[in-house]
Amino acid sequence: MHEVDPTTSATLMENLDVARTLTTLADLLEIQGASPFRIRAYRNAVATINNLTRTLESMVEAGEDLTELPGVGKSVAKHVTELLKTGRITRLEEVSAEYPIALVELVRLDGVGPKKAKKLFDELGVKSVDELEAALDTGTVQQLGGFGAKSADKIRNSIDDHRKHTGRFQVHEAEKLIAGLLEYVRATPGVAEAVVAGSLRRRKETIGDVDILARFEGNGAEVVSRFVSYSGVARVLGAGETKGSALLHSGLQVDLRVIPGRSFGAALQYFTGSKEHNVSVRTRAVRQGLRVNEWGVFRVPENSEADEIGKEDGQRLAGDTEAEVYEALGMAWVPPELRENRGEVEAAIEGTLPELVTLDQIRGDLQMHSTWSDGAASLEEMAQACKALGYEYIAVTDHSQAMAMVQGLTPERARKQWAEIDEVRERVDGIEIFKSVEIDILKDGSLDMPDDVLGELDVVVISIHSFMDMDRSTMTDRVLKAMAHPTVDILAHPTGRRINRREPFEMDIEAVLEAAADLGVAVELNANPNRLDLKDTHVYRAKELGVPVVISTDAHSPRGLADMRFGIDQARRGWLSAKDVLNTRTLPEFRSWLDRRG
Ligand code: DGT
Ligand code: CA
Ligand code: CA
Ligand code: ZN
Repeated sequence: MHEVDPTTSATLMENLDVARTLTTLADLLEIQGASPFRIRAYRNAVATINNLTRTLESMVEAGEDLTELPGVGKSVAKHVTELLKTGRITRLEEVSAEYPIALVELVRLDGVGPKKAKKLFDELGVKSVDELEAALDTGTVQQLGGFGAKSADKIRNSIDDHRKHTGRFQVHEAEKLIAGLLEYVRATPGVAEAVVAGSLRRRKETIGDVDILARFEGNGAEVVSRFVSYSGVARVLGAGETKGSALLHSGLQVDLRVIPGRSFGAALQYFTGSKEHNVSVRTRAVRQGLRVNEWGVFRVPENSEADEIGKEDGQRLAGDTEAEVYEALGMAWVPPELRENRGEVEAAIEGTLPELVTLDQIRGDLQMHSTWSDGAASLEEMAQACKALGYEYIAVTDHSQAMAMVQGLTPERARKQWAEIDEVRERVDGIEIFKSVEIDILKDGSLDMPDDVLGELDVVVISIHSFMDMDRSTMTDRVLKAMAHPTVDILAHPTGRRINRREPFEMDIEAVLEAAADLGVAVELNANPNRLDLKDTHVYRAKELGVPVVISTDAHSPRGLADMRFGIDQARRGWLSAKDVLNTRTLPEFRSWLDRRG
């Protein structure tokens, strides 16, 4: 939580800020023991807000009735309006007077939950993750009813995970949180261009802070001071002539740098990073008697110290565009997604950088859910939405019966669904709908569907949703056994991770990828920005081993289909070209892959 500067009158809240605040309120109410019905109402509203294409702020300003939004009732609408107008919710202040806000961090720890958080607070006064850790150390937690040694170990592990994640924002969150600010900077008089650099430009899965570069001639102080007075800024961390730094309400830090046009390319190259990439580029420059910094590429004069070369130096070879910077060093321009010092500098020198896959090359989506399991839209609506995206084919992959809480398909229901698919195929032309199921890999590695059903499916997608804390060799054997079933086509979200929420399960991913190569099984890169599973280095390894990668959204509504672009980012970070991605193939090519085993 960051304090809002009381001198700013109007305060801008992004939808994500509102959603987070409501989630906090729901979490605290749940600790307090409010009715599940109430809490559900808040969570439904959060889901709606996360999917809005407009800002709540503009809706309230226009005097629109928020209760017309699905899942938003009267009291939630009242809270949202209060929050947008005043920056606070009275109800939240009331509840947090009883149960401190820091408790929400406890609730989100795996192995704690609302009931245990309440108990820890009521009986031990524990109200933060740090205090919980201290109480675990002294052993007082272990003596509370309902918390044995085993549960203490579990909590300790999730505290470790929590520590790894705090402070980094997911890429889609960062994008949303700075959209308004970026427009605002672009509208500054005299600013010719404003672009994102840093990890966000490299499309890393999580972002520490956002770096923005503004092209501007003259004294940058006015650009910086306008930047820090943006209404979404909660706290100013610094404001000078060329750089400003601020925290938004969400806690996201944004750094702005004001750059003159002649060195804009050099600055973009420098501030895009990564640091490791830049070090490697600079080392190459030095070997060529050159120096590269945020002002340009310079020839180092004979008998001079390289350190003396700066922005005023006359022997400047490049700097206005990024491509020119690389060119001056004898390198091809390197796509930002590759700038992690994993061989891209050498490849750029040799001219062997891959031609990275692009969104418009995708011809199908091979994981999505409909109302047959936990999706929000009918099979036909999903098919229509995919057709509108220009896809040639899709697989509808509702869950199998082990996922009983989301109405996973029994063999009987699967057959009924196929009948509906046949009807939808009649009605929706121009797109092939493959019969599929996201089949659970059971505890022992067997598949959650009888062989006759597996044999009749067009596309067999398998994945794990239970017993995720097995030891490494048991888990690896389980997955290898499942993949060896002769009908399997795609191993979905292979490591089970959820970014900032759940670590990948223990598994020998190298063995799994090697088996995929041997067995002719494709691996999924799940495009949902909460998963991005596989991660970039695994994707790279899959390519090396010749394992086809499928980029699927795992959409649970038509809107979720738009997550494909995050999967593309991740695929590019893993050096994939179109040929490495199975769902860039045409329908006939994809069909012949499905027939690969004869
Ligand atoms: P983040 O913010 O942790 O997600 O990661 P980045 O890569 O955005 O890192 P950040 O914001 O600290 O700096 C942005 C870029 O600026 C970074 O990727 C490379 C460049 N940079 C910053 N500080 C240094 C430095 O001390 N040396 C070098 N070579 N580059 C730097
Ligand atoms: Ca950054
Ligand atoms: Ca930064
Ligand atoms: Zn799944």
